[in-house]
Amino acid sequence: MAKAADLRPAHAPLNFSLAKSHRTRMKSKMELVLMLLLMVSLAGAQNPSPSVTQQTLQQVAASLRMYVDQLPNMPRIYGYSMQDGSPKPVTLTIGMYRKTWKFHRDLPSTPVFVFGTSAEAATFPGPTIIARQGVPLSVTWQNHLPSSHILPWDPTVPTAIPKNGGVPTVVHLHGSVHPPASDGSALAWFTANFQETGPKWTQATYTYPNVQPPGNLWYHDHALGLTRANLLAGLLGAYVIQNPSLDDPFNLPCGDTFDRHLVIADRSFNVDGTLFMNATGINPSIHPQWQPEYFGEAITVNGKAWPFLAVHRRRYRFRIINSSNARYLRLALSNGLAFCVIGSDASYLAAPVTSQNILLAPAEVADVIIDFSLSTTNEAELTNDAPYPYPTGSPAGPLNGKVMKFVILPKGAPPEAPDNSTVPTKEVNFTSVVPTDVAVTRYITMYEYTSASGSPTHLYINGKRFEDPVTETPRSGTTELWNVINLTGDNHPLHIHLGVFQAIKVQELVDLTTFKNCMTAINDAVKCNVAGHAVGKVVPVPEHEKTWKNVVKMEPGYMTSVVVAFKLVETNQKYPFDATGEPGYVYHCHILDHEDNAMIRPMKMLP
Ligand SMILES: [Cu+2]
Repeated sequence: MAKAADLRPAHAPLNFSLAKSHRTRMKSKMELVLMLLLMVSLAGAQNPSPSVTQQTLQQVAASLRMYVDQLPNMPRIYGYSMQDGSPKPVTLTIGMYRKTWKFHRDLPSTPVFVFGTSAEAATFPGPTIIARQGVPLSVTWQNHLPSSHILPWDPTVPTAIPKNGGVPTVVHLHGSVHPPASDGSALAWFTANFQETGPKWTQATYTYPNVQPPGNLWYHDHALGLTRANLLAGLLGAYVIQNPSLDDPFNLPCGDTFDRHLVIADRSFNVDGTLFMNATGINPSIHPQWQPEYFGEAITVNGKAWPFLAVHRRRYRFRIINSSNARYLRLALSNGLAFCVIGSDASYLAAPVTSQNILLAPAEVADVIIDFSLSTTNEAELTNDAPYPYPTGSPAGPLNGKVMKFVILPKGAPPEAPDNSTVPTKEVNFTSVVPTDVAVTRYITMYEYTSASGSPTHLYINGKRFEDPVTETPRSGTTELWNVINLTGDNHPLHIHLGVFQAIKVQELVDLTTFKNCMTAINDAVKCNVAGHAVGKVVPVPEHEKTWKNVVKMEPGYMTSVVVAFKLVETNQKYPFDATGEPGYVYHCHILDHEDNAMIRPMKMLP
């Protein structure tokens, strides 16, 4: 998709009563006000500020010296308490706060919306929650946000709009297996102090049963039509499920120093240091603000632009989360060191896989070991060479092509502890992905729609709106085969709530134009002879993605067949809770600009 040519900064909404008070003044003033209002309407209901060009955003990013801020370690919160030697359930209260955050030594403090146990403790990203497998955790998510957003949003995409102001939010624990009432439905939003709630809101406290195997999850906002703005503002954080009896025998690098999160997010900054988000849409007459993808010029890790981390010559574990709105990351190390991948999304692999690079779509997670004892250099940059949009957009440049730097200390630099960690030879054997007991086979088609000028207006799954009646109704406890047909020009990261899935076949669609024309006309894969088109080149599934995932990348012009398990894949058992209740679940594209407009569909589990 094309990038925006005209970009404007985000500011608080214009005070229209001010304009009204000028009604009786002289005509020239009236004309000035009208002109301002016209500019406002063109700018998507934002302040009439001078337009910001891509060049300005690049200059601001380029003015930030790389690798001067140390990689932060986010605060940790434990989702259980130890009593008499065993973990017991707890209830946490975590708030969403407006505060300021320094993204770089040389940037002024920037207004953000962030999670924390208090305003003082809140961070970008939020605190890392450490939960225990089998120990339920209850969290009361509280909204302490002000009456208006710090970023622009667009009322013309399906959006939570409270009658009395406020910033609607709702929290989804990404990758978690939990009852529908704790899923964070886009329609279960709430404003500050629960003053207003969305149509599907039922409860202030969510309970996560943590019945799934150990792994890496993350929590983030999921409010209808505001997810892209709320995450861009900072409403995201990491969540880990641990199980010492399974984790400890692997003898992986552990502890605060050697087991680290890298929560990566691209952001652009205005000259005054505020977060930039496009205030003008790509089709402003249709959507005043909405843009097909947000791409930031700077890459932040744990809330710092291009940080550094001093490491000893030993193994480290990194849990890498791509929390960007739309940017894919193809990560590599500049000194040629490899990643030893031990997990993908929230699951361990069957065995570690060595890879020189890792491609992470938005919301994907890689759990890796890097062995710095093998380094022949004293530093290693973590680089990104994924085009944006992926895979045929602009190449990564000198700014967004760099992520962070590892400064590798000399051998024996104090206070190095002996590295007693190992790389396991075997990890977890989950339920087989061989689709022998597929209950239902579905075709899931991704469409993009364009204006007369050819630029994107919206995206739908199966040609349906979010609010159209539910069509995906899997039976709880079963396995399904979803053939995902991507008729757009870009890769999309499909995310399914509750279920876990993995690709078993990625095959090119031949004579794509004929197929696409037929699908556009009648929206029926079988009648359009999908079997006759899905016969092209087969792309292998990367070895380090062969496990039960919660995000799978969908190649443009391909049909990706995924096996979806709506059960516990560790034990092959049904969920120990009722998954069939209201408000159900969703599945959607995790490019947030697509999810908001409106590449998202409801999913209702049947008994
Ligand atoms: Cu998408």
